[in-house]
Amino acid sequence: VKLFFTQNSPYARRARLAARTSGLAIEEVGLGSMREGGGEVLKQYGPGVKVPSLLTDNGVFLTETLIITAYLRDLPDSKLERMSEPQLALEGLGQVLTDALYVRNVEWQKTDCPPSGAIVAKETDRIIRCYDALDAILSDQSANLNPATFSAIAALGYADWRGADDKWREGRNGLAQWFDAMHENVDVAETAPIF
Ligand SMILES: N[C@@H](CCC(=O)N[C@@H](CS)C(=O)NCC(=O)O)C(=O)O
Repeated sequence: VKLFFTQNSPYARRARLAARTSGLAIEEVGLGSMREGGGEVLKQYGPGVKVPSLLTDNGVFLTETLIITAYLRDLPDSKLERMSEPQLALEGLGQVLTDALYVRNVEWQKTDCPPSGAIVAKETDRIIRCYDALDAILSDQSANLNPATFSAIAALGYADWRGADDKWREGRNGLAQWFDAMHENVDVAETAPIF
């Protein structure tokens, strides 16, 4: 099994953490920045050309983080847990936050026209609501490693890079402490974005 990733993709970070936590032999294949054509190699496998993506031992090519995570959980001998309802809610919350940060960043980085103020404002409102919800959920939690917490970690790590001006730690000490505690895990630390 081969898992394609880029270091700074928050989606790929979730898949890498799931792969490592599964305890299975998954080969992680690092690609250069997608923005700079790092995904070219993926065109031979399918139309999406996104990370994460995964090539199974049967030669089937999987895309989308949730599908890759489900696949890794369902493999024989996988140590990945099934998520409870509250954990599923957290996994979704992390994804909503990541998607909102991603959409807002696409607006900010447009070069052919100015960013849409309406889109940036709407996504920023959503982003702030998500930070508050994560703070409420995670402040008193111990450092558990599972697909739900991976989703939250990936979103907040991405926010440090692409949403630094949000200053998500301000007024959210519990969440900041939880995030720091999670980074004592070597896999969480190794998969953090570099910028
Ligand atoms: N919905 C996808 C999103 C994956 C995604 O957008 N990945 C970005 C990197 S963070 C990507 O590969 N972008 C390629 C591109 O924009 O061309 C998932 O959940 O896996």
